[in-house]
Amino acid sequence: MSTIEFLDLSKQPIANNFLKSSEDFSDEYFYHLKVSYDSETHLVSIVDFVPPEMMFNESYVYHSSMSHTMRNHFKNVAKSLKEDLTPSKVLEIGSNDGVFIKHFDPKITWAVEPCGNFADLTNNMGYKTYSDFWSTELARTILDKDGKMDLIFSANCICHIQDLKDTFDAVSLLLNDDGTFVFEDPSLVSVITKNCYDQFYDEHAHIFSVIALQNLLNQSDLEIYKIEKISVHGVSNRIYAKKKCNKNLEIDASVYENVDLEKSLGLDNLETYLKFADRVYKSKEDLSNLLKSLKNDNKKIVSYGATCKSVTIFNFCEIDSTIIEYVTDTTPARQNKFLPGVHIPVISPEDGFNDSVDVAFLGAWNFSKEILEKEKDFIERGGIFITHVPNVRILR
Ligand code: DWN
Ligand code: SAH
Repeated sequence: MSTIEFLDLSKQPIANNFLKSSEDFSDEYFYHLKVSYDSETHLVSIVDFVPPEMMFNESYVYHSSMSHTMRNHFKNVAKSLKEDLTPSKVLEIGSNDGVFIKHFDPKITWAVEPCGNFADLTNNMGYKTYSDFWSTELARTILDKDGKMDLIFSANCICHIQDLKDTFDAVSLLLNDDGTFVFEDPSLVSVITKNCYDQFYDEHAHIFSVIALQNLLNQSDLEIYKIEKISVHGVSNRIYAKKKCNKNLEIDASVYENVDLEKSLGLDNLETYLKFADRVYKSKEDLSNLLKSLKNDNKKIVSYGATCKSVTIFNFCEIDSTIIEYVTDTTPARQNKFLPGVHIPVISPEDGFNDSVDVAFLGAWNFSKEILEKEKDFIERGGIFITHVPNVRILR
């Protein structure tokens, strides 16, 4: 057995399954969130996968376009990919609300999105969207109808797909021999060094190291030729891969640098993950203690951003509405509902982020720059933001 469990994040609900009423509490679905390391491929994955249809369906509530940071991010990625690769046919896997594809001409752009609500939205925007899960079977259908692609792009989606061999085989099948596969996902270096264990939840089947990706892509005749470190979602890696048969591109120094960095941090070594797990258990204790002491001082505590990540934290740390009164979130589809598992009410910032709040836990810590900028008044009147990244602390 090469797969070793190293972290137990307790019983967890489906992170995007925001509950409409207290009547839904009793039949909520839970699974056990454990994380494992595969000593052969070096892949870090969750152990018990949740069936994809339970997570990604017509009720999916995460809208990529909700943050200024992400709208800008995808505008810039689209611009640079268009300039650098001049693709004549583009496909996005996991297109969500169209935040990326809307920067491309619909005549040369295709999309794959299993959530019917979003597939309808982008089909109505004029982008041919296959409302299905990415697979070799789907890639064959697209190949028959639309032919091969020059650019296959995917953001925060490949790490959601449980069967990576089939995923990369499907990319290989649909990509032109001189085409490019570009995908970005949270970086394992960042998760391990910043102790953001909340990147593990049902949707995040894997958190990738470059070392693991090299092994997996290779099995599907693909290879990484360039890597860019990007600041979104904590820190992510943008991976550029090509077919092995394409000898026109050299392997960039960034690939070797990333592998060296990961080896120096021990990402190819179980010991590193065991030490990480110890830090996570300590983080849980520190967060509970800090929140309880603030509560004992009669502070009104809320959470900022009803993220999937905060679902992991609150369920793991057993923090409910006796500590955190409510969560505020800008996404209408998450508002006036209850956070999965711990059932803390979620309301709009207009309704809840006001002068009565003393302390706000940064559930959306990955947007801290945008949020701290926006909430200067809160800080100026003595409001406190707290975070667990990279360790539990009050932000000054
Ligand atoms: O990978 C995934 C990422 C991209 O998105 C998916 N599996 C699901 C989802 O995860 P998440 O919910 O942890 O993502 P975010 O992008 O960290 O969510 C931020 C949340 O915070 C949104 O619901 C919007 C909200 N927000 C807010 O209330 N005020 C965000 C900002 C910037 C704000 O100022
Ligand atoms: N790309 C967007 C959305 C990320 S959320 C962004 O970066 O902000 C993850 C998205 O991937 C969701 O829209 C989800 O429906 C989609 N997804 C999940 N599993 C998928 C699969 N197997 N095939 C295609 N898309 C998938």
